Amino acid sequence: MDQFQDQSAAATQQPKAPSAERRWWHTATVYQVYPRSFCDSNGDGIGDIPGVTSKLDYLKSLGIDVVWLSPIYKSPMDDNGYDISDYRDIAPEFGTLADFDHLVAEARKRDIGIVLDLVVNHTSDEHPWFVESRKGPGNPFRDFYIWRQPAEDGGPPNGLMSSFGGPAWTLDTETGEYYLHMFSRRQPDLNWENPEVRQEIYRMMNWWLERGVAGFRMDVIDYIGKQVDRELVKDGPRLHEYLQEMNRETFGSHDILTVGECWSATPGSALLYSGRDRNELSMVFQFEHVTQQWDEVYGKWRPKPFDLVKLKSVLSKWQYALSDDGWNSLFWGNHDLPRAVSRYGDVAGYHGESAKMLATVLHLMKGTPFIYQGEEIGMTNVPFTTIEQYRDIETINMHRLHVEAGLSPEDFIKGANESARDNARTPMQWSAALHGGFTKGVPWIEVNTNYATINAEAAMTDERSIWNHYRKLIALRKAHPVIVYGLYQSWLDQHPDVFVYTRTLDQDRLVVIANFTPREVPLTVPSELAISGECLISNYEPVDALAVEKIDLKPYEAFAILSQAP
Ligand code: TEU
Ligand code: CA
Repeated sequence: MDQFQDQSAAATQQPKAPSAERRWWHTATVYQVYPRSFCDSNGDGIGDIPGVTSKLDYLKSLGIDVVWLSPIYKSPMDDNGYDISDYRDIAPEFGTLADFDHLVAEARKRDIGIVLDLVVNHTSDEHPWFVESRKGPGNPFRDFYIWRQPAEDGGPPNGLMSSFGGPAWTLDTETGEYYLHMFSRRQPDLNWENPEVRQEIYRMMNWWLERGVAGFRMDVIDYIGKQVDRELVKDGPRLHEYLQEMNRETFGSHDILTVGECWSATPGSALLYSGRDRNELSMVFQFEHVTQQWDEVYGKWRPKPFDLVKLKSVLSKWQYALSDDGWNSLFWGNHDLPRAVSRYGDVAGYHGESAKMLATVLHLMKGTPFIYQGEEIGMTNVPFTTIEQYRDIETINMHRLHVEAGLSPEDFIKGANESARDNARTPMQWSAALHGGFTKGVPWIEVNTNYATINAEAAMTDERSIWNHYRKLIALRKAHPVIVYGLYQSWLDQHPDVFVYTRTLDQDRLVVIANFTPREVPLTVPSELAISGECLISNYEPVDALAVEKIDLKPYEAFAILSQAP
């Protein structure tokens, strides 16, 4: 037996029957579109809704069932649309409501659902509610937001800090009170304790449901139960009560997909959010596999060295925790995170192999996979060299704060190259044409210089591309219930280089093996996994049989074998 053989989880887990209830989004694959950076239809350098519509056939050929659109509402764009000034209109740079309706209709023709980004923890400071609210304590909208008297010294009411740096409180000099903003000062937090606020939100959600949306991704939804005076922001005492109320008053009667963005989620709270009888959400995004890599003091700006054992333990923990109830979302990246292949793979040495390996490991787990735009062609982080090339408010604020605190600008850029949100926000690379075919004008943020080699057009015509590997994985999920419902079990938990897991459903057993290193790795296959079967997918030559002997895994090799119990 191999020295890394794990004795605990593998030995004790017995296959159980899968949950009886099956939902359409169990089998779906979701694709996240960041509209500003996806496709510019009119040459103003900004991606837009007609641009998304023009790429529906592309998404269909990949096999996508659902598109999650990052915010498209009217917004002053302090945080690229996560600061909404009108929930019932579209930002003019993105198009019109008619463009949106057209997108929904064209998507439906292709069996693709459109999921909206619901940003209701906060609005823009230009939202009419806030414009009224800041007029003063007597205004009917005052209580739509969170206002407090200054502390005794005149400073902020308490120590809450904004995610984008600095205090979460800004003094409104007109009325002498502070308002709360967990993000930029242009994103005041709504007061969810006010029932009128909740009803306004529910009416707005119903308005979109009537327009035919297929679901909602809910921005920082774990914040809405906050109790400000206790400095308690995440997981407040009324959070689940509000979500059940929202479910009852809006989407509960619709068969849609809902996913809450919950940085604070634990396996325990995920069962509250997504449990079968909870009447809350379909699933949550949890970020434990992301945050476990962050430094205790400097957070994401100083990531720890990659540790596969730790990553496996977090991913497996979530697979086990939600195996009977609740549902996982599966993702490596989104618009806030660095590019997956840059973080976990090897862009310089094994770009294609490592990108395909990562896709294989993620897509064969239990849960709904989310692909972030460009991930399917292996888009990478950007080598920006100056702060002027960055656009993101978080990075620009942090740059100021860190440089003021003594960090050299060069060191900051080094960290930003690895961690800044703009790594995910450079334009989608469609072709080898100027600006990657994203725009005929000047893009709002520079295109990654590698677009001549990394682009969708090239990927689609190459049978062995990352794109075709994703396409295969998406199709496999539809063809094999074991991928959707099979019991997950991890193996060789202590192995520092290789990820091994199995999925089991009725007679079907799927074995997934992945080398996370640029080296050849000899692996002793546990005797329980010595099977022969059909190789469903591989990023090298197909492997159809595993014998109890050392096999040599090639750099970033990953494959899956499906066998039937006799
Ligand atoms: O993100 C929530 C959030 O906490 C992130 O800002 C996170 O702190 C950061 O990316 C990690 O460095 C959501 C949206 O996904 C993000 O784009 C918005 O900026 C934010 O909410 C405010 O709406
Ligand atoms: Ca445009």
